[in-house]
Amino acid sequence: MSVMPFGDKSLDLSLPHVMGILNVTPDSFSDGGSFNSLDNALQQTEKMLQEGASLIDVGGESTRPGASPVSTQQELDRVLPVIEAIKKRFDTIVSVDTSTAEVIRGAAALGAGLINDVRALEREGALLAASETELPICLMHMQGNPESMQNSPSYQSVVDDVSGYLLSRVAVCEKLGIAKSRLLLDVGIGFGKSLEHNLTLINQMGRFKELGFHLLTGVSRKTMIGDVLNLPVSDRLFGTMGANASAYKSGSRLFRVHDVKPHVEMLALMSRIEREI
Ligand code: 9MG
Repeated sequence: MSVMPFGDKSLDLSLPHVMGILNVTPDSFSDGGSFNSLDNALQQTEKMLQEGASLIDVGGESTRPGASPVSTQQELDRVLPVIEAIKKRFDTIVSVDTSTAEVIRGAAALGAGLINDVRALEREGALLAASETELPICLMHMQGNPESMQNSPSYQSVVDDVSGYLLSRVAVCEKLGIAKSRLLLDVGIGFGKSLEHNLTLINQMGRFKELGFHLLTGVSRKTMIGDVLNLPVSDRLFGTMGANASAYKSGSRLFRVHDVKPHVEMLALMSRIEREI
């Protein structure tokens, strides 16, 4: 057993868990972000929980390649009402996908159970804000920033460079009193990486497991799946599942996905088979 607390709840990370993606950016709502978006978010949350998600990852700033930053106030306005409503209505873990100190503090006060930061707490004030909460933190690697990260990513050795970076962020966290046991690591598939970099990172995921942290993987519907299969976003489920199955075999236990049910079923089988041998 490897139980990790996530706010008022906990998860056994010897088993796989699915994190359902809930983007609360205007372009993620069919109504363009109007009055109906809170209802829409709650409906999506209910569906993902019924399908077996263990956590819901709520994000108000798009981190897709080419995305521009949003203001702190915009992010607060998008994310906090959704977190509050989910925590009132459902007995689940809410992860807050943010790099912004004010959002970290606000989300923690509303009962969020995980800080998921694609900038590994590098944005001003984020480290201090995260350290003041008791929450676990997912530190993700990104080269550059979403606006330009896919222009010409380059590494000496992608595995060594990404693991070196993540360990340097762990060291910074520890200096501020954040215990290692609160940290999860994520190689950051698609964040300043070519197709070859992404494939190598998934192929070598075991090297990251050897660092001694729980791993989170986010590959759902990403460009690398489309590049390998030559398929549009709408047809990337099977490819996503292949990549996540590979990450599971190498030790990842948290999977950030759009399609919850197929992943819950696939991972239940993989985990059961692993425990029988
Ligand atoms: C917010 N977000 C988008 N992609 C992600 C990924 O791959 N990992 C994590 N931790 N967060 C992500």
